[in-house]
Amino acid sequence: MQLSTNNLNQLPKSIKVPSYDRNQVKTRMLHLGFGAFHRAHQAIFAEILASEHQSDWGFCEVNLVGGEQQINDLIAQDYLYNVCEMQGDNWQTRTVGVVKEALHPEIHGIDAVINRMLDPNIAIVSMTVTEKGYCYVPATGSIDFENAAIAHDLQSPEIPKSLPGLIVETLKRRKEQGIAPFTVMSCDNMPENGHITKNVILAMANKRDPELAKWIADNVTFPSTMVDRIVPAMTPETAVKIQSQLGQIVDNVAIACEPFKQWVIEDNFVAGRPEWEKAGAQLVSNVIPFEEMKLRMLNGSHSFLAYLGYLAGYQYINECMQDSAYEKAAYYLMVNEQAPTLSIKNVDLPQYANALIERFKNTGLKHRTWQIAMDGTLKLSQRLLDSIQIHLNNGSSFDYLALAVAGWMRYISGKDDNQAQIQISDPLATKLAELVAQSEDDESRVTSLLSLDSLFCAELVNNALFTEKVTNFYLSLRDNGAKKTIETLNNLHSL
Ligand code: NAI
Ligand code: CS2
Repeated sequence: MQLSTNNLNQLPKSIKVPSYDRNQVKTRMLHLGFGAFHRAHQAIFAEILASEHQSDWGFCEVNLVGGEQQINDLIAQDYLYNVCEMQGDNWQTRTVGVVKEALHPEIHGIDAVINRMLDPNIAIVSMTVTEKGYCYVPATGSIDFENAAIAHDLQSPEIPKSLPGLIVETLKRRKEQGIAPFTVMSCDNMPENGHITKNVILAMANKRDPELAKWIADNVTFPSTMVDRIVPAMTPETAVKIQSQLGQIVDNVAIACEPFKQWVIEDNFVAGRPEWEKAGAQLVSNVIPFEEMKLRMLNGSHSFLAYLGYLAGYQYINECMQDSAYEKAAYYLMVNEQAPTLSIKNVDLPQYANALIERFKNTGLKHRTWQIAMDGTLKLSQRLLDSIQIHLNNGSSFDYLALAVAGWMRYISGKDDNQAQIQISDPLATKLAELVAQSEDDESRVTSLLSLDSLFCAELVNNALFTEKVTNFYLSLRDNGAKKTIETLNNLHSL
């Protein structure tokens, strides 16, 4: 029996179901990107506020690219779904009731999405659309006008396909119709995610009409946020475990995550906001130190483990953590090479690193190294390269960071340490395959991949120490494999 309002009371009693009147909750936020993460993060903060603080802030959920089935399932389930927090074998499940509506351009038409965004009651448009959704160039932070969706939206602005195109078109219509604007809030893992969002939207608007760009700059805010909760993509194994929690009720939208969650938000909203602080979020004037900390310590070590772990045959992050060499390397990377680059004050960074290691060890999470390894051309800058640049400027050591970059290059080269083919998932996969094909499996591979100027800036590529280190690690990975290379490096470094 598929989950719905009518059978909510048939869920096992251990599951926390909405205790408030769902009719009191209004669509005041529209979220773009109803993927795994949003379901277990922003939606849970809203759920806590509705159930414990009489909040009426609810969501209209939209998937712009893919995810039609999730939107259909959500509608079929009266917008209800379950989130299972898992720590090892311990599970805590709650049903989310704050979603009020759901739309998809492929199902309802893009006009239906735009019209919903014109409602004056929509005060916040938030998003988790992966780094790809912003159509930007990591090395510069600027919009990529060569992106096919952006080119389409400049030709046909009234039927947008890209996130920047959709937001610009909607804001244009709100301006023309005298409707006050909404706040645009990115919840993606990018450095200064609010600034990147603002940059791409203003660049798009400026191409269309400089007056509109000025109006947006004067009237819309783009708060940056630091978001954290590990929410792996669903696996068949996790789906079976979730089903065992739900008894006879079937939930096609359910998701599993870790118990930990964190949200730091720049307090800059033009049309009001939920009282997220009552649900444990931190509202601050400057998010950058928090973002840097999380992106470099957590995501940086995640990418290290993803590339080096995948090469060695580890399918999941918690498998990497069972290998003491990988655990030591991840900790060393965090404490000795990422922490010194950070500007955050009053945080015990070794303690933060230890907490991250424990989170990575969670055996309840089936977090694929392959999932984290994807889209490397949009992840490496904020996770690894920015820190490397700081070390080069300071003359400090960055061996593990360089090994992670070499690990990405080895991974992109397409064969793991057992010579099994790797399926590369990256928006620049074709370009990467060309660069690999044009080079030999030696120093020239590194040189070839470093020519990717949307990722590697000239300052890095021209730095002999950087290129030498990455090249040496690349050759070691080729000759000795990932595990041996990590063990050798660990022997040179004591904690
Ligand atoms: P997912 O794969 O489950 O969902 C991706 C979402 O992005 C889908 O809703 C899809 O419609 C949308 N999307 C993909 N490409 C797009 C494009 N070009 N334009 C517009 N929308 C697009 O991924 P998940 O787990 O929800 O993660 C999404 C993002 O959330 C991550 O990339 C990251 O930035 C952020 N995040 C994820 C965490 C996690 O543990 N899953 C934790 C912290 C942040
Ligand atoms: C991961 C992140 O997929 C990835 O690249 O590093 O999604 C990570 O799980 C989250 O940022 C944790 O908050």
